[in-house]
Amino acid sequence: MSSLLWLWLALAALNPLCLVLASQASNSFQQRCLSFAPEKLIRNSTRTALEFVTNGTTLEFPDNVASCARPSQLVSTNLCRVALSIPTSNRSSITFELWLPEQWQAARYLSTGNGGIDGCIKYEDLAYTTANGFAAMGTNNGHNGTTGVTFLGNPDILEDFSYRALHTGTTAGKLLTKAFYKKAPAHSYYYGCSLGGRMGIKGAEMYPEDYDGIVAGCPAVDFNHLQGERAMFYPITGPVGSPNFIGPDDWTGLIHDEVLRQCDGLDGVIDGIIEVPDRCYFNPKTLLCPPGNSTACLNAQQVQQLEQIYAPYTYPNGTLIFPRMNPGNEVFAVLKFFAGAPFSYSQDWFRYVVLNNPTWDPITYNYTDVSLAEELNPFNIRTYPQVLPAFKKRGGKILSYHGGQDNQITSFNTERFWDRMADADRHLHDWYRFFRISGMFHCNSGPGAWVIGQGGGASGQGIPFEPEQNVLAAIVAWVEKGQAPDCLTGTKFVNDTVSLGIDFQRNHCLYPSTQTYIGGDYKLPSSWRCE
Ligand SMILES: *[C@@H]1O[C@H](CO)[C@@H](O)[C@H](O)[C@H]1NC(C)=O
Ligand SMILES: *[C@@H]1O[C@H](CO)[C@@H](O)[C@H](O)[C@H]1NC(C)=O
Ligand SMILES: *[C@@H]1O[C@H](CO)[C@@H](O)[C@H](O)[C@H]1NC(C)=O
Ligand SMILES: *[C@@H]1O[C@H](CO)[C@@H](O)[C@H](O)[C@H]1NC(C)=O
Ligand SMILES: *[C@@H]1O[C@H](CO)[C@@H](O)[C@H](O)[C@H]1NC(C)=O
Ligand SMILES: *[C@@H]1O[C@H](CO)[C@@H](O)[C@H](O)[C@H]1NC(C)=O
Ligand SMILES: *[C@@H]1O[C@H](CO)[C@@H](O)[C@H](O)[C@H]1NC(C)=O
Ligand SMILES: *[C@@H]1O[C@H](CO)[C@@H](O)[C@H](O)[C@H]1NC(C)=O
Ligand SMILES: [Ca+2]
Repeated sequence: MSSLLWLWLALAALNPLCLVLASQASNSFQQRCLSFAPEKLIRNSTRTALEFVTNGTTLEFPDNVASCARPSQLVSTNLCRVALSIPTSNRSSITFELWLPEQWQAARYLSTGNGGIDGCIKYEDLAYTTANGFAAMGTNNGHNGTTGVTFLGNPDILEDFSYRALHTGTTAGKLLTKAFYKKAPAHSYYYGCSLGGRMGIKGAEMYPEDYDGIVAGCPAVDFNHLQGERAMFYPITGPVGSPNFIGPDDWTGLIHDEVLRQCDGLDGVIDGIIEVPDRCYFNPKTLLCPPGNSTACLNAQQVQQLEQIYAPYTYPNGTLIFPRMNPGNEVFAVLKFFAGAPFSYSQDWFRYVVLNNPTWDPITYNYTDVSLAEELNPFNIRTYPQVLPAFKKRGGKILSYHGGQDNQITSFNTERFWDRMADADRHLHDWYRFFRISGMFHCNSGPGAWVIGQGGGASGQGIPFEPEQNVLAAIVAWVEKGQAPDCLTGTKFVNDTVSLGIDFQRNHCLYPSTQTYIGGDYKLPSSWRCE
């Protein structure tokens, strides 16, 4: 007799009924999974995976391109994994994953998004949301990997990227969810950050019936202008070693320290967090070298670079292209924006989409390029609606969050976006709410209380699935119980390590209310008030 059978018999003797029932349930779920035929339900699709996966399994993705940096994923619940290739035209297709948990909660369906200009399925978001009982779908957004090279000469792939991959995936995902559980999803959600935030807003704009609730984190809205803004830094800094190039040590030391010296205390607490970035106008002139001294200071040309970098990005006639960057993001922003190298997403966007010129040199980027990008606006990728009447009418809800020290998309852009929508709808809070997350970098991490149940692998990190602390739980409570969130409590773990315990928590305010320190231990949420 095998040792496993012995073990089973020993356990069964302890609690026979329970174990037998549990194992029968799993068996029948496993059978239902393995006899599912998704490719028969989705026209022209090809099945690439169908497997029953048990809680605790680390799935391997040997075919996933290396640049996606997702070779495997730990799965935290029993589920049925469905993967298909679905054509979107005669020369493009999506790679589609649908994970169907055995413990399907409240018949919830969820679509996940992508990032950058990539075609990378966020397996970590599929794992997190299925562990919380959602049937969860993700696509490769029409292409594989983190570059935009496949856009060149194939507008169909670009069309997938703008809106079609997500909608195609969502339509198939909902249909298969219904077929699998023999019950239609009761509520549908979207969950994404960065490019993924844009995708959520685009969904509400183009396909208002797709989702009841959308979490659009740090959204890359006004996308054409965003690509221009991020291309703008490299011509200012120049390549590494060019005259007056500012090296990484000056960014993470000298400049970042001076930003904090000028702005950290504006909120009343020296804690490394610029609580209200709107009050921080960094003045780099204080770093100008005194005559005859070039130690720990910057020359006049370098100060001028900083003035350009921290200013709002405008056309020469003063028309705004994109709001100013978040001061205080330097430690991470230096890795991309100020690294003395092109920002790869913008470089690819101009090379393979806007200019159709694979040899375009990003050091030559100027206003003409961003103006052209906005004019072309391929497949209406802009994503900058002022109203979403159909989405509002059907009762849809949107939640956005954005880090105050974001190093890739300035949070001032989300303020501008929300304000512009509020200009058109005095009751915008009834269906679209925005939380500024102080001291958070892009989508996650940073000195602030940044763990809020956002996607991107930072999701679960030790916080409960409760609306007060978790943005995904918050959208569910808003959609299903009508509980609109008034505040979102963020958590900071000691050294960002859950096992070391909570360092502090802070209640992030519903925009446009502003955080005010009212005294006491600054690590206590009660020492602050939203006003
Ligand atoms: C599906 O396949 C059929 C026949 O092979 C073809 O005519 C049709 O255009 C395809 N549809 C899509 C959406 O690719
Ligand atoms: C994308 O990668 C998947 C594996 O993750 C593969 O099945 C698919 O064929 C690839 N698609 C393209 C267009 O290369
Ligand atoms: C998956 O397994 C982990 C570890 O045993 C357990 O804590 C968790 O509750 C399980 N999840 C589900 C949904 O059963
Ligand atoms: C692909 O479809 C387009 C229309 O969407 C058509 O113009 C083109 O001829 C088709 N190409 C092939 C190779 O079938
Ligand atoms: C040079 O300027 C820096 C920064 O203002 C200051 O810290 C340093 O003491 C000065 N050194 C001399 C020799 O004056
Ligand atoms: C400023 O210049 C931009 C780019 O050329 C143009 O689109 C815009 O209309 C101009 N604005 C004004 C007020 O002239
Ligand atoms: C931008 O660069 C192009 C060539 O790369 C040049 O033709 C154009 O005049 C430049 N525009 C501005 C506003 O400098
Ligand atoms: C946190 O990290 C810092 C720097 O890496 C280290 O010095 C410190 O000991 C860590 N604290 C704990 C509690 O592990
Ligand atoms: Ca502070």
